[in-house]
Amino acid sequence: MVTRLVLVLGDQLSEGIAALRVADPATDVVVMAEVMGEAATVPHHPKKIAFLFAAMRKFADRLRAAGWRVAYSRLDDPENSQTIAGELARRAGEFGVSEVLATEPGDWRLIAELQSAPVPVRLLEDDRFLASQAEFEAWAKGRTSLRMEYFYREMRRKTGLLMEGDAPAGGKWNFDHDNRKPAPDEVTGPGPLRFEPDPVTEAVLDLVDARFSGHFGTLRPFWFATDRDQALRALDHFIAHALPRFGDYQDAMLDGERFLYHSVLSLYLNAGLLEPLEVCRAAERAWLEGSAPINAVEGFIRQIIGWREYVRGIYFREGPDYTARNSLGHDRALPALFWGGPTKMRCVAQAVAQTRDEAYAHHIQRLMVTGNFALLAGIDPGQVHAWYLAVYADAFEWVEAPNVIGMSQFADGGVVASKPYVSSGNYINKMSDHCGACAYAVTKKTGEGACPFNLLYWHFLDRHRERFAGNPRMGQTYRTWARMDAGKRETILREADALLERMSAGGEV
Ligand code: FAD
Ligand code: DLZ
Ligand code: SF4
Repeated sequence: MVTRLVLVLGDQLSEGIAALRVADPATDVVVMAEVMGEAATVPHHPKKIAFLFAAMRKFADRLRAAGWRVAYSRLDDPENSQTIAGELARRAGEFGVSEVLATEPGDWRLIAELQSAPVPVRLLEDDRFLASQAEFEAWAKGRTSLRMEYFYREMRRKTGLLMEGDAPAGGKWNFDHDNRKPAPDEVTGPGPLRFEPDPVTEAVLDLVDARFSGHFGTLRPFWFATDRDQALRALDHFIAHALPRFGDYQDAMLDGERFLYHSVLSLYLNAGLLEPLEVCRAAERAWLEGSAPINAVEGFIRQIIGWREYVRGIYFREGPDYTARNSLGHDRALPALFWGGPTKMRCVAQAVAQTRDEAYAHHIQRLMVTGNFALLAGIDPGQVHAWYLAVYADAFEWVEAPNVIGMSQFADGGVVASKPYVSSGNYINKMSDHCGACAYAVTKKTGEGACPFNLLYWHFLDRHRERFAGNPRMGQTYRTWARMDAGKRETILREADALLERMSAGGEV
C-alpha cells in the first residue's frame, strides 16, 4: 500500500535529502518530473536542461536500485501535465494518496506553487547547507550591515575547517592579499574533467535537441558529469590539477582559456551531486598533505562555506520580492549582445561566447565583464537576473539572485555589496589579455575607438552622484571626476549617451 508521495526536484539529487530521510521506501513513492513549467520559466540553456534531466534520470535509477519505488515523468510522456504541482496531483490520483513530502525548493516561485498545490505538501527544511536559515537569521539579527567576512568566520569555527584550535590556520582568516594575480602567460593544467555521454545522457541530448534548440546555447559537445560517481571524479581531478593555482589566478581572464584554475563544481554542488562539506574537506586535505598552498585552499573554502552559504541566507531573509528590486531605477532593455548579437567589445564577446558554448563563465567574467557592463549601461536588473538564471548551468534563484540583484547590479540597495562593482576598462586590462585583441582602445577615454567601459564608468558615477558620492569608499573617485576638466566631462557624458542610444536602437557597440 502506498501512503505518501515524496517529491524530489531536479536540484535535489542527494540521497540524504530531507524528504527521502523522512520517507519510507516500503510505503512511499518518489515523484520526479521533467516539466516545461520548470524548463521554460526562463529559456534555460540546453546544456543546463540536459544536465538536469540526465542527472534526474540516473538518480531515479539509483533510487530504484536502493529499493525505492519511483514514479518518473519524462518530458514527452503524453499524460505529463508539465508542472510540478500538476504532476503531484496526477500521481496522488494514480496512487490514491493525499499527502506529499517535499524538501523546500530554492526558489520562492516554486515554494508558492507547492503551497497552493491541489494536494497538501509538507515542506521540510533543505538541510544540505552548513547554516540553517534560523542560524543565519540569528547571525544577521541586530547587525547594521551583513558583511560576508564575519559570517564566514562563524562557518570556519562551526566546521573546524582550516582551524588550529580557536585560531585560523596560517595565522589569518583570509589570504586574498596573496591572490588575484593578473593572468599568467600560459595556463598549465588540463581543465575540468570531461565525460563521454552514456546512453541515458544521449537519449536526453536527443530530447533536448528536439525540444529546446530555440534556447540560447550550444548543446554539443556535452561533457558534464551526470551522476555522483562522476562528480566525485571531477572533484578529485580539480583537487589534483587546479586547486594549487586556484588562488593565484582566481580573478584572471585569458582569451581562449575558459576555465583557468576554477573548479567548475558549482553545477554539481547546486544539483546535489556533491556536498559542500566533502568538497571543502577534500581541499583542506590537499593543504594538510602539502599538495596545495594555504592561499588557494582558504580562498576556495571561503567561496563555499562563506559566499555560497551567505547568499542563500540573504535570499531567504530578503523575501519573495527580492528579484523585483531596482534601487538604482535602471530600465534599459537587455541588448541583443547578451544573446550573442554582434559586439566589438572583445571581453564581452568572449564571455558571452563561452557562456553560449559551455553554460559556464567564471566569477570575474560574470561580475566584472557582463555584470559590470549591464550595471554601467543601466540595464533593467530584472532582465539581467532572468538572463543569468537562464544561461548558467549552476543557476538556481537562491544563489543566482543575490549574486545578480545584490552583488552585481546593486539593485537591492546595498544589502550584499557595500559599493557597486563598477570599473573602467583598466581593471579588465589588468586582469586579462582581452584588450590587446579588441577593436576598442582601453587607453582611450574619449573619441573614436574609446573603450565603452571607460565612457560608461563615468556616466554611471555621474548619474548616481547623489547616491554614492558620500560613500567613503568612492569619495576619491568622485573627487577625480570633479577635478576633471569640465569640457572633458561633458565629452565623456555626451559620447556615453550616444553609445547607449546606439545600443538601444539595435546598433552594434
Ligand atoms: P570556483 O571559482 O571554482 O569556486 C568554487 C565554488 O565556490 C563554486 O563552485 C561555488 O559553489 C562557490 N562560489 C564561489 N563564489 C560564489 C558566490 N559568489 N556565490 C555562491 N557560491 C559561490 N554561482 C552559482 O552557483 N550559481 C549562480 O547562478 C551564480 N550566478 C552568479 C552571477 C553573478 C553576476 C556573479 C558575480 C556570480 C554568480 N555565481 C553563481 C557565483 C560564482 O560566479 C560561481 O559560483 C562560480 O563562477 C562557479 O564556477 P566554479 O564552480 O568554477 O567556481
Ligand atoms: C532548473 C530546472 C529545470 C530546467 N527543469 C526541471 C524539471 O523539469 N524538473 C524539476 O524537478 N526541476 C527542474 N529544474 C529545477 C527547478 O527549477 C528547481 O528545483 C527550482 O528552481 C528551485 O531551485
Ligand atoms: Fe573590453 Fe574595453 Fe578591453 Fe575592449 S578595450 S576588451 S571593451 S575593456
